[in-house]
Amino acid sequence: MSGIRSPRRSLFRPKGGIDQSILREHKALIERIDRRKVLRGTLSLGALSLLTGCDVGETGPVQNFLRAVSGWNDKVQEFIFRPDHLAPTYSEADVVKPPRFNAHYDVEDVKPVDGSTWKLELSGLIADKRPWTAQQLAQLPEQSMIIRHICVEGWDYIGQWSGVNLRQFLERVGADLTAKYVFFRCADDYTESLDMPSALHAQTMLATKYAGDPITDPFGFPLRLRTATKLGFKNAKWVTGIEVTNDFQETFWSKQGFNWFAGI
Ligand SMILES: Nc1nc2c(c(=O)[nH]1)N[C@H]1C(S)=C(S)[C@@H](COP(=O)(O)O)O[C@H]1N2
Ligand SMILES: [Mo]
Repeated sequence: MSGIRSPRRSLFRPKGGIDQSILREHKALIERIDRRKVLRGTLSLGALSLLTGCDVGETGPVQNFLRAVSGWNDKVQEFIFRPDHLAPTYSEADVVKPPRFNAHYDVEDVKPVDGSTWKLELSGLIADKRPWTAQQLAQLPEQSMIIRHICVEGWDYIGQWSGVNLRQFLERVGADLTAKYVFFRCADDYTESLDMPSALHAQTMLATKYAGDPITDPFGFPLRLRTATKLGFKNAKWVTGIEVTNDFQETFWSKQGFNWFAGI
Protein backbone atom coordinates (compact mmCIF):
# COMPACT_ATOMS: atom_id res chain seq x y z
CA MET A 1 0.00 0.00 0.00
CA SER A 2 3.00 2.28 0.37
CA GLY A 3 3.27 5.06 -2.17
CA ILE A 4 -0.47 5.38 -2.69
CA ARG A 5 -1.61 8.97 -2.56
CA SER A 6 -5.30 9.66 -2.51
CA PRO A 7 -6.69 13.18 -2.93
CA ARG A 8 -9.45 12.17 -0.52
CA ARG A 9 -6.86 11.92 2.22
CA SER A 10 -7.16 15.69 2.76
CA LEU A 11 -10.69 15.16 4.02
CA PHE A 12 -9.32 13.02 6.80
CA ARG A 13 -6.07 14.75 7.68
CA PRO A 14 -5.73 18.31 6.38
CA LYS A 15 -2.32 19.98 6.46
CA GLY A 16 -1.47 21.75 9.69
CA GLY A 17 -2.19 19.21 12.41
CA ILE A 18 -5.28 17.90 14.12
CA ASP A 19 -8.35 17.44 12.00
CA GLN A 20 -10.97 19.37 13.93
CA SER A 21 -13.67 18.02 11.66
CA ILE A 22 -13.02 14.52 12.99
CA LEU A 23 -13.54 15.74 16.54
CA ARG A 24 -16.72 17.58 15.55
CA GLU A 25 -18.06 14.61 13.63
CA HIS A 26 -17.56 12.20 16.52
CA LYS A 27 -18.88 14.70 19.05
CA ALA A 28 -22.06 15.22 17.07
CA LEU A 29 -22.58 11.48 16.76
CA ILE A 30 -22.04 10.83 20.42
CA GLU A 31 -24.27 13.69 21.49
CA ARG A 32 -27.09 11.94 19.67
CA ILE A 33 -26.46 8.79 21.63
CA ASP A 34 -27.03 8.55 25.38
CA ARG A 35 -23.56 9.28 26.74
CA ARG A 36 -23.80 7.01 29.78
CA LYS A 37 -24.77 4.05 27.66
CA VAL A 38 -21.79 4.52 25.39
CA LEU A 39 -19.46 4.87 28.37
CA ARG A 40 -20.80 1.71 29.99
CA GLY A 41 -20.43 -0.15 26.74
CA THR A 42 -24.12 -0.97 26.75
CA LEU A 43 -25.06 0.74 23.52
CA SER A 44 -27.26 -2.00 22.15
CA LEU A 45 -29.11 -2.90 19.03
CA GLY A 46 -32.14 -1.56 20.88
CA ALA A 47 -30.48 1.86 21.13
CA LEU A 48 -29.56 1.66 17.48
CA SER A 49 -33.17 0.93 16.59
CA LEU A 50 -34.19 4.10 18.48
CA LEU A 51 -31.61 6.08 16.56
CA THR A 52 -32.57 4.71 13.19
CA GLY A 53 -36.27 4.44 13.90
CA CYS A 54 -36.17 0.89 12.60
CA ASP A 55 -37.03 -2.37 14.23
CA VAL A 56 -33.56 -3.90 14.46
CA GLY A 57 -33.22 -7.60 15.07
CA GLU A 58 -29.97 -9.40 15.87
CA THR A 59 -29.85 -10.68 12.30
CA GLY A 60 -32.18 -8.14 10.73
CA PRO A 61 -31.52 -6.30 7.49
CA VAL A 62 -30.64 -3.02 9.24
CA GLN A 63 -28.02 -4.79 11.36
CA ASN A 64 -26.57 -6.40 8.24
CA PHE A 65 -26.59 -3.06 6.48
CA LEU A 66 -24.75 -1.31 9.36
CA ARG A 67 -22.16 -4.08 9.44
CA ALA A 68 -21.69 -3.81 5.68
CA VAL A 69 -21.17 -0.03 5.93
CA SER A 70 -18.64 -0.45 8.72
CA GLY A 71 -16.85 -3.20 6.78
CA TRP A 72 -16.71 -1.01 3.68
CA ASN A 73 -15.40 1.82 5.84
CA ASP A 74 -12.58 -0.49 7.06
CA LYS A 75 -11.59 -1.29 3.48
CA VAL A 76 -11.51 2.40 2.47
CA GLN A 77 -9.44 3.32 5.52
CA GLU A 78 -7.02 0.45 4.94
CA PHE A 79 -6.62 1.58 1.35
CA ILE A 80 -5.78 5.20 2.20
CA PHE A 81 -3.59 4.37 5.23
CA ARG A 82 -0.04 5.55 4.57
CA PRO A 83 2.41 3.36 6.50
CA ASP A 84 5.24 5.89 6.31
CA HIS A 85 3.20 8.96 7.15
CA LEU A 86 3.84 10.21 10.69
CA ALA A 87 1.05 11.65 12.83
CA PRO A 88 1.70 15.13 14.29
CA THR A 89 3.87 15.29 17.41
CA TYR A 90 4.00 18.04 20.03
CA SER A 91 6.36 19.58 22.54
CA GLU A 92 6.85 18.63 26.19
CA ALA A 93 5.14 21.87 27.22
CA ASP A 94 1.89 20.55 25.65
CA VAL A 95 1.82 17.35 27.71
CA VAL A 96 -1.24 17.08 29.97
CA LYS A 97 -0.48 15.74 33.46
CA PRO A 98 -1.98 13.46 34.57
CA PRO A 99 -3.51 11.97 31.39
CA ARG A 100 -7.29 11.94 31.05
CA PHE A 101 -8.88 8.68 32.16
CA ASN A 102 -11.42 6.70 30.24
CA ALA A 103 -12.67 3.13 30.23
CA HIS A 104 -16.08 1.59 29.78
CA TYR A 105 -16.44 1.80 33.58
CA ASP A 106 -15.58 4.32 36.32
CA VAL A 107 -12.04 4.95 37.50
CA GLU A 108 -12.98 3.62 41.00
CA ASP A 109 -13.69 0.25 39.40
CA VAL A 110 -10.19 -0.13 37.93
CA LYS A 111 -8.58 -3.30 39.27
CA PRO A 112 -4.85 -2.54 39.57
CA VAL A 113 -2.52 -5.09 37.98
CA ASP A 114 0.25 -6.56 40.16
CA GLY A 115 3.40 -5.74 38.18
CA SER A 116 5.50 -8.33 40.05
CA THR A 117 3.41 -11.29 38.86
CA TRP A 118 2.17 -9.77 35.59
CA LYS A 119 3.27 -11.47 32.37
CA LEU A 120 2.77 -10.66 28.72
CA GLU A 121 1.58 -13.88 27.02
CA LEU A 122 2.33 -14.44 23.32
CA SER A 123 0.32 -16.66 20.99
CA GLY A 124 -0.47 -17.35 17.36
CA LEU A 125 2.00 -16.77 14.54
CA ILE A 126 5.01 -16.01 16.77
CA ALA A 127 8.18 -18.15 16.76
CA ASP A 128 9.27 -17.45 20.36
CA LYS A 129 6.15 -17.62 22.53
CA ARG A 130 7.94 -17.35 25.88
CA PRO A 131 6.04 -14.86 28.08
CA TRP A 132 7.69 -11.56 29.05
CA THR A 133 7.96 -10.07 32.53
CA ALA A 134 7.88 -6.31 33.15
CA GLN A 135 11.59 -6.45 34.11
CA GLN A 136 12.50 -8.10 30.80
CA LEU A 137 10.53 -5.54 28.81
CA ALA A 138 12.29 -2.71 30.64
CA GLN A 139 15.63 -3.97 29.22
CA LEU A 140 14.51 -3.31 25.64
CA PRO A 141 15.36 -0.06 23.80
CA GLU A 142 12.94 2.73 24.68
CA GLN A 143 11.06 4.95 22.25
CA SER A 144 9.17 8.12 23.22
CA MET A 145 6.47 10.15 21.46
CA ILE A 146 4.25 13.12 22.25
CA ILE A 147 0.96 12.62 20.46
CA ARG A 148 -2.70 13.51 20.64
CA HIS A 149 -5.23 11.07 22.04
CA ILE A 150 -8.68 11.40 20.46
CA CYS A 151 -11.68 9.69 22.04
CA VAL A 152 -14.90 9.18 20.07
CA GLU A 153 -16.74 10.77 22.97
CA GLY A 154 -15.49 14.11 21.68
CA TRP A 155 -12.47 14.98 23.84
CA ASP A 156 -8.72 14.82 23.31
CA TYR A 157 -5.42 15.48 25.07
CA ILE A 158 -1.72 15.52 24.29
CA GLY A 159 0.38 12.94 26.09
CA GLN A 160 3.95 11.68 26.18
CA TRP A 161 4.32 7.94 25.97
CA SER A 162 7.49 5.85 26.18
CA GLY A 163 8.03 2.16 25.75
CA VAL A 164 8.95 -0.54 23.29
CA ASN A 165 8.32 0.01 19.60
CA LEU A 166 5.78 -2.67 18.62
CA ARG A 167 7.46 -3.48 15.30
CA GLN A 168 10.81 -4.03 17.02
CA PHE A 169 9.13 -6.22 19.63
CA LEU A 170 7.30 -8.29 17.01
CA GLU A 171 10.57 -8.73 15.06
CA ARG A 172 12.42 -9.79 18.22
CA VAL A 173 9.93 -12.55 19.07
CA GLY A 174 9.80 -13.78 15.48
CA ALA A 175 6.23 -12.78 14.70
CA ASP A 176 4.93 -13.37 11.19
CA LEU A 177 4.86 -9.76 9.96
CA THR A 178 2.87 -10.82 6.88
CA ALA A 179 -0.04 -11.91 9.08
CA LYS A 180 -3.17 -9.77 9.01
CA TYR A 181 -3.85 -8.86 12.63
CA VAL A 182 -2.30 -8.25 16.03
CA PHE A 183 -4.89 -8.98 18.71
CA PHE A 184 -4.64 -7.70 22.31
CA ARG A 185 -6.13 -9.21 25.46
CA CYS A 186 -6.35 -7.13 28.63
CA ALA A 187 -6.56 -7.64 32.39
CA ASP A 188 -10.16 -6.39 32.27
CA ASP A 189 -12.76 -7.73 29.83
CA TYR A 190 -11.37 -5.59 26.98
CA THR A 191 -10.05 -6.75 23.63
CA GLU A 192 -8.68 -4.80 20.68
CA SER A 193 -6.79 -5.55 17.50
CA LEU A 194 -4.77 -3.75 14.85
CA ASP A 195 -4.29 -4.42 11.17
CA MET A 196 -0.62 -5.36 10.63
CA PRO A 197 0.39 -2.15 8.76
CA SER A 198 -0.85 -0.08 11.73
CA ALA A 199 0.89 -2.42 14.19
CA LEU A 200 4.16 -1.93 12.28
CA HIS A 201 3.80 1.87 12.09
CA ALA A 202 6.74 3.80 13.61
CA GLN A 203 4.41 5.48 16.12
CA THR A 204 2.89 2.30 17.54
CA MET A 205 4.37 1.09 20.83
CA LEU A 206 3.90 -1.01 23.93
CA ALA A 207 3.97 1.90 26.37
CA THR A 208 5.26 1.57 29.92
CA LYS A 209 5.74 5.26 30.82
CA TYR A 210 3.73 8.48 30.73
CA ALA A 211 5.56 11.84 30.90
CA GLY A 212 8.74 9.97 31.81
CA ASP A 213 7.31 8.03 34.79
CA PRO A 214 5.86 4.51 34.91
CA ILE A 215 2.22 4.50 33.78
CA THR A 216 -0.04 4.57 36.84
CA ASP A 217 -2.84 2.06 37.50
CA PRO A 218 -5.79 3.80 35.78
CA PHE A 219 -3.84 4.36 32.58
CA GLY A 220 -2.82 0.77 31.96
CA PHE A 221 0.03 -0.20 34.32
CA PRO A 222 2.26 -2.01 33.59
CA LEU A 223 1.79 -2.11 29.80
CA ARG A 224 -0.61 -0.63 27.29
CA LEU A 225 -0.79 -0.11 23.58
CA ARG A 226 -0.21 3.42 22.28
CA THR A 227 -0.57 4.22 18.63
CA ALA A 228 -0.69 7.67 17.01
CA THR A 229 -2.77 6.48 14.05
CA LYS A 230 -5.91 5.27 15.81
CA LEU A 231 -8.77 6.61 17.91
CA GLY A 232 -8.53 6.30 21.70
CA PHE A 233 -10.46 3.06 22.06
CA LYS A 234 -7.95 1.10 19.93
CA ASN A 235 -5.28 1.80 22.59
CA ALA A 236 -5.77 -1.23 24.82
CA LYS A 237 -4.74 -0.72 28.46
CA TRP A 238 -3.47 -3.38 30.94
CA VAL A 239 -2.39 -5.64 28.06
CA THR A 240 -1.84 -9.25 29.13
CA GLY A 241 -1.70 -11.04 25.79
CA ILE A 242 -0.67 -10.49 22.19
CA GLU A 243 -1.77 -12.82 19.41
CA VAL A 244 -0.62 -12.58 15.78
CA THR A 245 -3.22 -14.08 13.50
CA ASN A 246 -4.79 -14.17 10.05
CA ASP A 247 -8.27 -14.71 11.52
CA PHE A 248 -10.39 -11.66 12.23
CA GLN A 249 -11.83 -11.75 15.74
CA GLU A 250 -14.41 -9.22 16.88
CA THR A 251 -13.24 -6.81 19.58
CA PHE A 252 -14.97 -5.22 22.59
CA TRP A 253 -16.25 -2.26 20.56
CA SER A 254 -16.57 -3.86 17.12
CA LYS A 255 -19.07 -6.29 18.67
CA GLN A 256 -21.16 -3.21 19.50
CA GLY A 257 -21.06 -1.86 15.99
CA PHE A 258 -18.18 0.61 16.31
CA ASN A 259 -15.96 0.87 13.27
CA TRP A 260 -13.04 -1.53 13.70
CA PHE A 261 -10.27 0.22 11.71
CA ALA A 262 -10.87 3.52 13.60
CA GLY A 263 -8.02 5.44 11.97
CA ILE A 264 -7.42 9.13 12.60
N1 LIG B 1 -8.36 -2.48 28.79
C1 LIG B 1 -9.02 -1.36 28.41
N2 LIG B 1 -8.42 -0.55 27.54
C2 LIG B 1 -9.04 0.59 27.13
C3 LIG B 1 -10.35 0.91 27.55
C4 LIG B 1 -10.98 0.01 28.47
O1 LIG B 1 -12.13 0.21 28.92
N3 LIG B 1 -10.27 -1.12 28.87
N4 LIG B 1 -10.96 2.08 27.10
C5 LIG B 1 -10.44 2.67 25.85
C6 LIG B 1 -10.88 4.04 25.59
S1 LIG B 1 -12.47 4.25 25.04
C7 LIG B 1 -10.04 5.12 25.66
S2 LIG B 1 -10.52 6.69 25.17
C8 LIG B 1 -8.66 4.97 26.20
C9 LIG B 1 -8.43 5.91 27.36
O2 LIG B 1 -7.08 5.92 27.73
P1 LIG B 1 -6.59 6.93 28.86
O3 LIG B 1 -7.34 6.57 30.13
O4 LIG B 1 -5.14 6.74 28.98
O5 LIG B 1 -6.93 8.32 28.38
O6 LIG B 1 -8.38 3.66 26.63
C10 LIG B 1 -8.90 2.65 25.80
N5 LIG B 1 -8.38 1.38 26.26
MO1 LIG C 1 -12.44 6.32 23.98
